Amino acid sequence: MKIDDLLGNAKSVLEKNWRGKHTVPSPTLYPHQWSWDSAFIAMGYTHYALERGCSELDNILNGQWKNCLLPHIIFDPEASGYFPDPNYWKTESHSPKGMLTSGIVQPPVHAIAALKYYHHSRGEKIIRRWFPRLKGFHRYLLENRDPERSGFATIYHPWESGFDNSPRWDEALARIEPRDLPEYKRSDLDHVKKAEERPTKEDYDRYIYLVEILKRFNYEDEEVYKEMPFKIKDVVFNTILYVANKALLELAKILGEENSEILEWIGRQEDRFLKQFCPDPEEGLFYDYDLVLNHFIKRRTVAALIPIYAGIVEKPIIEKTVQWLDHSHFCAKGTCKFPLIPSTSLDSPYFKHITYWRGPIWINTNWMLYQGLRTYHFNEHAERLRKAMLDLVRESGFHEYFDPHNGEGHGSDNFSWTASLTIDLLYKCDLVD
Ligand code: 9WN
Repeated sequence: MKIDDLLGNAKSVLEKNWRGKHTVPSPTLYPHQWSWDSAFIAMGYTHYALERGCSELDNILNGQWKNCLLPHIIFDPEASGYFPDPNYWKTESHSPKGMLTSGIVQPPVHAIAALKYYHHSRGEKIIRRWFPRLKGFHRYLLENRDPERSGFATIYHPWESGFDNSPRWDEALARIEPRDLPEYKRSDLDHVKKAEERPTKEDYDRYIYLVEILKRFNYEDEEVYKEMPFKIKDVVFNTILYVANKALLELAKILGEENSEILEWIGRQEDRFLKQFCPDPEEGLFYDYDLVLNHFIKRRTVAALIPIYAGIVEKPIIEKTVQWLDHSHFCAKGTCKFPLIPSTSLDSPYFKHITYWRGPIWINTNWMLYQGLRTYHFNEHAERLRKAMLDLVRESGFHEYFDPHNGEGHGSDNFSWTASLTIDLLYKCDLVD
């Protein structure tokens, strides 16, 4: 694919996946609207199709619950072929009338996309409409999901992280014994080349068991928080939440809205980020915290590097993080065709080259690292990463994820956020094109 074709082809993927008001992540595997996907997708649209970017965010925000939870899926009643389907979740008493939604969240990328939308459109009226919803969602995360008032949200389910079967969750899931599971039939395996590209049956049993617990408590956070066997302060989710709080603050300033609550959230996160996620600043790696076992989850995955995206940690520590980018744990020069960071370190015992979040390269994680490298002015390194992402999609296409050894694409083809973030990278993510 030539560089000129790359932009056109990326736009064609989004065109193919556009469904009138929103974009599906994949035409086969994911036929509904997903929350963090939509925010990444909207960012691509801001460069050339503002009305689509607006509709994308409008539609996802329209699914917000009464308690301000922003569901991770808004179901399209016309679409089929995905499990768990809309009827499984039993969320009618929470979701807006007439809308079918799931009952969990995903990382809050939305305020970041909304600010980008504003910079491209100057559409004050639209961001005025979004602002209370975005703020409500952040408040939900920092109150209902943080009764400890640590400043960081807790996730209840691997799907909430967006990194579903990452080795980060292995220990927490291993101690869960699924009981009384309903009968269910997966549909994901019909859409991939090999079953090993997707999570195992043992993983799925646990995913379903955790949703069964949420359903048993009718998604009421107070009860859920006491009973949930999976409760984690996720380092990537909270890195994104911090960046999103900063974006929300910008939006508040633009709109002349009261911002003391947002400032308080940001202050708390700045004071406590290192203590919450970095047990050894000399090492320069960051880890999730398991609230049930009360310890850090020390796994070598891309998550350990993602806090560079927040710009919250002092540069001397981030310099150590950046050294890891070239380490053999990740993609050391020579061992991988493209110098990008895989989801799990190559020399860890749980690395699997084509299995979803257990090894493959994903574009959104490398995009976050790229942004962080720019924030700290590691410009050469950032440019290397950007070029490698573009080389990878030019050679392999817009897949969901890629084998780090040879760059071959896996999971879904025509994957929307791979296309939209490629568009963003072609514009160098700059605010003014
Ligand atoms: C469950 C849509 C979503 C992404 C997630 C990715 C995958 C779903 C699944 O697809 O998760 O939410 O069925 O595997 O892990 O990050 O948002 O693209």
